[in-house]
Amino acid sequence: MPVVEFSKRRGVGLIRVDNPPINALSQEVRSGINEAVTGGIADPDVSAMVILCAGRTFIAGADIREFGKPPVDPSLPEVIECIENSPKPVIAALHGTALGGGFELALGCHYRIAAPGARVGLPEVKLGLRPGAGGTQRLPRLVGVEKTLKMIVEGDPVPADEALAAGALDEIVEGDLERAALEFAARVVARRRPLRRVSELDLPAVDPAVFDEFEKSIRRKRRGFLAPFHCIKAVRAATEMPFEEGLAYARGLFQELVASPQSRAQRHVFFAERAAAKIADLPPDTPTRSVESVGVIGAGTMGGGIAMCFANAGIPVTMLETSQENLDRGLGVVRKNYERSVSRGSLTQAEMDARLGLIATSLSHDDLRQADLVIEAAFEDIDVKGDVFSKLDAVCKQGAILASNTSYLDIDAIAAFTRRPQDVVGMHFFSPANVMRLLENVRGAKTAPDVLATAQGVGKTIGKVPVLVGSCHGFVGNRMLSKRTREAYFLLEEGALPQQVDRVFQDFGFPMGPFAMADLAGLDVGWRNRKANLQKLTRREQACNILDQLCEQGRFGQKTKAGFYRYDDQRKATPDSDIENLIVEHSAARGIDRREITDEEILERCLYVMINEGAKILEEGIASRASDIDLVWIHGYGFPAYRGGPMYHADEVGLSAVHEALLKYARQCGHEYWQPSALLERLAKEGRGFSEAG
Ligand code: 3H9
Repeated sequence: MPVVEFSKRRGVGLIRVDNPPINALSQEVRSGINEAVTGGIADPDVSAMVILCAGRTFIAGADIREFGKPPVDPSLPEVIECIENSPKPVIAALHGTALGGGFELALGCHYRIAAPGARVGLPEVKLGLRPGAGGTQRLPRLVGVEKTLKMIVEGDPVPADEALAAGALDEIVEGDLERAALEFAARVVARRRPLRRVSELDLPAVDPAVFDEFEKSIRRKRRGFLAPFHCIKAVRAATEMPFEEGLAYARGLFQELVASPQSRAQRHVFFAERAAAKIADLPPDTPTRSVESVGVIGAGTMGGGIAMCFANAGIPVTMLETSQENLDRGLGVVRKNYERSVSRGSLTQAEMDARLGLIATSLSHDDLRQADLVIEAAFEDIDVKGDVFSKLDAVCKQGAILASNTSYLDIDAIAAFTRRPQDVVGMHFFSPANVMRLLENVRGAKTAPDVLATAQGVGKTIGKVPVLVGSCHGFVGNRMLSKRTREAYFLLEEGALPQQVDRVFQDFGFPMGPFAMADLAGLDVGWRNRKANLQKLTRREQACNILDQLCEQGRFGQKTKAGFYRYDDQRKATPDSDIENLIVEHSAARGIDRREITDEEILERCLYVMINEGAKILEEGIASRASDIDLVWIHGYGFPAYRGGPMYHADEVGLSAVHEALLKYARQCGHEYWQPSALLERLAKEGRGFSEAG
């Protein structure tokens, strides 16, 4: 079957693209459209043309898999030029998601109509790119500079009604899209409506300060990313250059970005997210259980955040607590979070009310009888979990999924408190649960396939990136984090200071370094964990007790205004000379001669130690793909997306270089901490990377 078909309906040429799953603009599609439009122009029986798509969506963009390969003609800008220059009107009929190159193609048409549920957008920035086929030059001519900047720099699609109001669409049509498009085309011809070439429209004058202000507004949030700033430059060019010149300039920026390591890394993340949705050893059609009501045990920070995730997705949720006071406090925090969104303008009052209306509270397990899914977010203690899960086992209906939000504990031990271990799964959210996108779903030895498939599906429904992992202490994320934390403390006693370590992390692209992060999370949490596991630690780990010393002074981090840093009322951190003295004295007491530690050593030791742990996690089958580990770190711990995640980063550095560094640090710091994983060692010897480990 050809991917582009041309047919004639009463004088209108109908160009239908059929390239599942998302009608990407592969070379075949581009040349198919080009030929169809050229044919339509030449055909005396054709007076107008309609471009529409089969399947679930209009063209959702260029074919990302073609990027990085030698380009094959016709290029998308050429196809769009052919459409726009057509002497006969061309109408785009949109449904589903008209994104990226697909939306740019529609902008090259003379008219655009859409089905009511359609969404349009230019999400290239999320792939480390900027629109490369005229979007930056045409969109501002239709919707103005401010709206264009928002759409292109944030990259989020907008619904058809918003696009219509902004001027990007001409009409929203009800009913059968093909019929409506043919009628629209016939009307354009009958009324001799002029060809509306967007490139010929004047761009309203704009104050150049808009660009500087926009750049300022994203500087902090998009620190380190190239693409958002390139997007601003390209839109600015539309206001400063004639159309053709602006187009060429913007195309140059696109080519530069496509070839950049950042875009390659972000494309890796795009495909990693799609791969993670699939469960490696289960068929894609594994049935799922329906989840229409949810219970959450615990209304603390985690429980409240989890409840918000479901309410945000329109799913009713009941929060259960042991006292009315706890419930009131928990619900109060949820309300405050929503109020903050309303005051920022990201949520309307009506949406807030609707979401709060979906959150019920209860003091009785009986109220969870009918829940399809219950997520326990109680205190991290196996006896507490035991109590919760035996109660759930007693009251919940058959077939309900019983999930634990535990960060460290053994899922099988938790499942053993019930008579239905097949229904028990880990669903590990990251704090703040309503914000962080990672959901680490943990598979128990007996978890049923449909429970796994449901947990993954639920994750997607509530807008998370679900990653399925096996059960071990700390699962993927916290297990790797614990190695990084250990190394960061060793660096302190060898000569570094918290502010140096944190700066190195920030320079690499993390939003904050390990010590600032520990202060934010609360040092007492790590301290409690350390005390509980002290006997399992090595002699050096036990003796490296800087954390104990801070906590013994009541320095628990931001909440006590003192931790590794001192905090003012606005929570602004300042390095503290008391901490420097404490660390220097600690080194002296341990007989360690402090030395100058380079930024490179800090970065390598902290990253490579966790990459090595990631390799062991892969080796043990706790993660099924290296790219799953990348997602855990990007969406759960702030690893910069433009570096593709720790395992991708290791491949970029080269595993043989990483392996050599592991051996060097083993000699320098102790073999027990730096034993290379067998997998990493093998791949390094074979000259391969984790992405090829499969
Ligand atoms: C661009 O257009 C550049 C231009 O400015 C300039 C060019 C010169 N290419 O997400 P799903 C695959 S850049 C190739 O699970 P959904 C995806 O990997 C592009 N493949 O479905 C998956 O494959 P598999 C700008 C693609 O219903 C399958 O399709 N456009 C592409 O949840 C289903 O995907 C974008 O950035 C692609 N462009 O969501 C839009 N897109 O089954 C990117 C998807 O083997 N796409 N695949 O795993 C999306 O946002 C979502 O896919 C979409 C559908 C919302 C469309």
